[in-house]
Amino acid sequence: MKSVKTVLIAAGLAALTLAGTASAQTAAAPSIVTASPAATATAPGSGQSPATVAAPDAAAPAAGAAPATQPAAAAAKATIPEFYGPTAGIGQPTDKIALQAQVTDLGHQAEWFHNDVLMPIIVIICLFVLALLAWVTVRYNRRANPVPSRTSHNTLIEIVWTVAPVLILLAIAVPSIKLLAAQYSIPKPDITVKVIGHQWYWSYQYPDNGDFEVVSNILTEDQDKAKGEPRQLGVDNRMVVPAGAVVKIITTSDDVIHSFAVPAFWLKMDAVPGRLNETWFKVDRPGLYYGQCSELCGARHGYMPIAVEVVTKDQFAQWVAANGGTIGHGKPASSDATANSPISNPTATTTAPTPMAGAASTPTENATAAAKPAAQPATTN
Ligand SMILES: [Cu+2]
Repeated sequence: MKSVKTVLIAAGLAALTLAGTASAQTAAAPSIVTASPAATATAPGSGQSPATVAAPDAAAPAAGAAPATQPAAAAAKATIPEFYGPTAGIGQPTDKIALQAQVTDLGHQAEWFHNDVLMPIIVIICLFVLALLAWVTVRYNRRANPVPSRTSHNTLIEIVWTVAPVLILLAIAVPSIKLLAAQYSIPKPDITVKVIGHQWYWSYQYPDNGDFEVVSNILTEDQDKAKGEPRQLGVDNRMVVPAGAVVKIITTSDDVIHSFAVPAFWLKMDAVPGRLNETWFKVDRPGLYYGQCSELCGARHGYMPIAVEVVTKDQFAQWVAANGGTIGHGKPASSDATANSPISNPTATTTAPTPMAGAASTPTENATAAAKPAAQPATTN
């Protein structure tokens, strides 16, 4: 009885190790993207700056227009909408020892691979080896078998124990490599979000939507409670993306290596200073999904959660407008923004974005980015 328990524990441990390896693969081989001209000198912000900063650098392919004054930043901040709250058992840790419920196609594929391929193989191998050991210790100990066999070779057995593991490894390798390849084959993206890790918070830039930036800080425990968010996972400003859209994620960092990870999306990508890594996801179900920085990045590594809100197209447009951004090919999302867009107001002078109350420091990239500069280093470090 005890040995059965041992096997189960051993099988569990082996599975965990394998699962760890599988998810580590996600982060293992980051692809490098050439530095984009929109490369950013990221916010020098203090870790606690709670503001959402909209960068109105917008649709400025034309005329080298200077960035317009930010449309009433403080007012926008007050009305930035949140559409979904957390759903128990979805997009957040549960008390089960299992993968989080997956909400992407890749996640389902990985879940199947883990639960229906790797786990059974691991359990069968463990039980088989245990049975062999038990048989040997019982049947061939000194008392039961005083005169040992002198056999030293058996061709059939040797072939079997070489070929069988090879076949097992091949059976694992095929779906594994398929999954890995799918993670790195980014379909044509509907929207790109640039994710920047900072000690110790995240910021999200929306280059397709007027290049505004959202700065995302952890909530306090009391705020989490008040909003019904899971402990230490709630943030003040979420990353918001439309449902059913292929979201291309570009990660980089402002200081040290972080890792952007959302378990329910089967997503993990290192955010490395001076590099741009890319990955993607597509989620059809609107809702709120949590993740955490997954690369030890310093004292407050455990306090830079990720909250991704997947919303409908209309809600997304609403959210973008509230952030002073634009939808579509540089077209302003709201009439409000029209008045201030660089196109309709070509004489706008260079004005630093208005810092909002509480935001001691704001990103400074707007002033330089609009000048369509020669290649800029990807990050400042
Ligand atoms: Cu980090």
